[in-house]
Amino acid sequence: MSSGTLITVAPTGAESSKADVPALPVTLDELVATAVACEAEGASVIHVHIRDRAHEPTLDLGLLRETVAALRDKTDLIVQLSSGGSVHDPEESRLAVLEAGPDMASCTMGTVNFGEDVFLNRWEFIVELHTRMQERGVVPEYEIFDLGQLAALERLLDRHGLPVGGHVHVDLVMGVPGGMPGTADALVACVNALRNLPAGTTFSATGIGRATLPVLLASLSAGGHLRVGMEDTVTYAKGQPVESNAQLVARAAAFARLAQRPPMTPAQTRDLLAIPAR
Ligand code: KMH
Ligand code: ZN
Repeated sequence: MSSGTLITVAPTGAESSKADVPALPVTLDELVATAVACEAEGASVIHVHIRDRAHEPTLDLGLLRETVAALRDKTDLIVQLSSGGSVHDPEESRLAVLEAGPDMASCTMGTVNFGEDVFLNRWEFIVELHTRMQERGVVPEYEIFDLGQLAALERLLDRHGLPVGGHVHVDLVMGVPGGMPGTADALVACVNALRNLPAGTTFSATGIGRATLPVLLASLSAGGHLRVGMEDTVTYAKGQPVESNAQLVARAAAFARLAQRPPMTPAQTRDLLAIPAR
């Protein structure tokens, strides 16, 4: 079991609107301020979705490059760009995210129903994304929405090789309507399946909405790492909206300390995930 806890913050996502959730960081200034505050509370990775001037999700490459530069200027956080985008983004734009030069990018291991929508991830698309990441030196975080996607990852690594750096890290995204539930049982099923992946494979987990706390506690107790943020939940407790992403990171860090696995620094996380120093 790792002696520290990697905490990823996913501050924005592509699903909530600024009108509904005023605390959501949607401008570059808001995102950078959020990143600084979350790093101070114990985050070491930031999972980034950006918005355009109308606060709508965008994969505009110029804006992504500006965002990567601004986050690197103001923080030591590991910058992970979302290649998932929104359910409406075309594959070419999702692949082009890598050209913004992030440290990491997400790579979802299969198609999943996503509420009323479908989050499409064809096998050929996954292979292309994985291969381009190998070529460009971008470290993947494999996003797992359902148990079978871990078998898909095993197949991907067998056929197309390890990611750059040789370390495999997955993030269990639990409680999406259409994906696996956000329960301790489901998490344990995933942890058992991780045994089929290369030795040393690490995992983090995040629970959507009311699955946040059960998944956080289950992941810590199973030796996993944590992802939190307003991409995944906008409710802190029943009837209490999240005030800020830093509030969620602070809570996760407090649980990690209680578990005697304190938050890892960005440098420690770079080491763990075999991400080259900047
Ligand atoms: N917004 C979801 C459709 C990722 O960032 O890679 C996809 C998602 C996963 O959030
Ligand atoms: Zn995302």
